[in-house]
Amino acid sequence: TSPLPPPPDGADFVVVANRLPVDRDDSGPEPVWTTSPGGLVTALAPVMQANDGAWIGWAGIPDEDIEPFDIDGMHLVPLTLSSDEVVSYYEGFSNATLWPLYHDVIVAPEFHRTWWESYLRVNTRFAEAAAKTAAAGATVWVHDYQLQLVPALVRALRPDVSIGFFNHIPFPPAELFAQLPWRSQILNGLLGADLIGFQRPADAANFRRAARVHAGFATKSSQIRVPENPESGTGAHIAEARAFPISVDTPTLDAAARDPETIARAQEIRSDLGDPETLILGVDRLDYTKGISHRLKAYGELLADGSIDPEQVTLVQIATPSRERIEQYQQIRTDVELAAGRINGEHSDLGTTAIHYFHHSFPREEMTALYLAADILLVTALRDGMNLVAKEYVACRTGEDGVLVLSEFAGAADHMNQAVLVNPHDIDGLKANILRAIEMEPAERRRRMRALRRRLIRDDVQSWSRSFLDTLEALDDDKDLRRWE
Ligand code: ADQ
Repeated sequence: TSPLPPPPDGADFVVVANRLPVDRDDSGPEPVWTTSPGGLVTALAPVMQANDGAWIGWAGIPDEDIEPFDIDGMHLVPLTLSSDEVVSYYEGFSNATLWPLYHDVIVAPEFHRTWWESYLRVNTRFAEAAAKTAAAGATVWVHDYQLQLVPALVRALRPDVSIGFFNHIPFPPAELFAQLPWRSQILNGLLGADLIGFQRPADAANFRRAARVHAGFATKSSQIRVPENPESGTGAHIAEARAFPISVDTPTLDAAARDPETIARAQEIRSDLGDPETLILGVDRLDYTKGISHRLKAYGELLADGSIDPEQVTLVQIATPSRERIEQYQQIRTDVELAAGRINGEHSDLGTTAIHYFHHSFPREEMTALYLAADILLVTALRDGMNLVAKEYVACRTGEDGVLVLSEFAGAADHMNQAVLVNPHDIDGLKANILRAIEMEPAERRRRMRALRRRLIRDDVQSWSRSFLDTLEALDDDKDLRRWE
């Protein structure tokens, strides 16, 4: 690859992510695009608007070429994925190879050479689009595990730009990462970035160790010395790998939870559920990493041994449809629905439902009302990069009441230590902690929630993106000054 000249009217800030932050509604006479509500858009939209930004990604519709367009002050550049690539690059290599490998091999990752070839091809397409979109000296911010080869590919094409990468999921210990037949290509791909961000310090440490063990590169505190690579056409540089824990849009969630309509809806939800003394909530994508089966096992046992009475306590479990064409996701759905059905069969009565189970999405306002209605939120992930649901719950608890039960294996546990922390593999411990949350005194609930909220008000998603981009900019500024020794 030989470097490309910067385009004359390029963007100064370019986001590269698997998905564009929009959805197309085809139900009317004309297709209508709407921005999908999500943390990443909220964090990046202001930066995009202030910096003549562009967002490169797939629009979510296979086999369709869509022209670039503007929405909400953002310039979107849609890339095409064929149906075959959705199967091999997205459902295959991204979600059946990397996803389980990076989440502690909870299910076995599948390694297929054809999936890898597709991943390489799609990553190359994303990198070329970024190279053609970025202005001279621009900042390019690449997101997540689907695009780990993009940083080095962009660096080879455009040595003038500054490149950041953020990994939204965990980075595995070097011993597990070792299984990946293409581990050195992935490491070299990521190390094309100037700054590589992770959710937890432990993820960044795992990555630096993998760079030492599997690529033979020297590291010093958070820095990795990346030598020249004639094969990929990238020069020598120093990459920085550090933690930048992602957060939520706290002010917006807080305001939504104070809206009188939301408050009224939260009361209505509780009364529709029969005014339980304790309403427990779980909200997860239906994914084997989220520990939904462990949660249901603990809950079912608490009902069976009479520790909780379904007339007083009720569980609302939302399991959002996800990756439904992948076999392990069909299996987890069967397991969860069987467990929920069994528990209801045994413990519900006419007028009393032990578990209210939903397998669909909810509008943002309804989610806020549910968070406001729930006395307890259960997060029992077996491994999770961060877990935004835990933070959304806290952001919505404007009354400073409510208990967060949080898995030690979610990145959020690193800095939400006022939650009731649980090991979801320890079913007896999980049961004891659910009971503890139900019985906790109001003063203790308030003390914990207040501390959680104080931190979340300071560390919101805006401060997350600011801190990542400021760090990247500072690295760029002293590029020439920084010396390895
Ligand atoms: P996810 O694995 O998707 O994200 P999470 O962080 O909990 O997990 O985010 C899920 C989001 O979807 C939340 O904003 C939640 O409100 C929303 N959601 C879930 N179910 C919904 C429903 N039924 N209706 C409407 N909205 C729903 C990945 C990583 C995480 C990391 C994030 C961000 O796996 O560990 O925190 O990226 O970096």
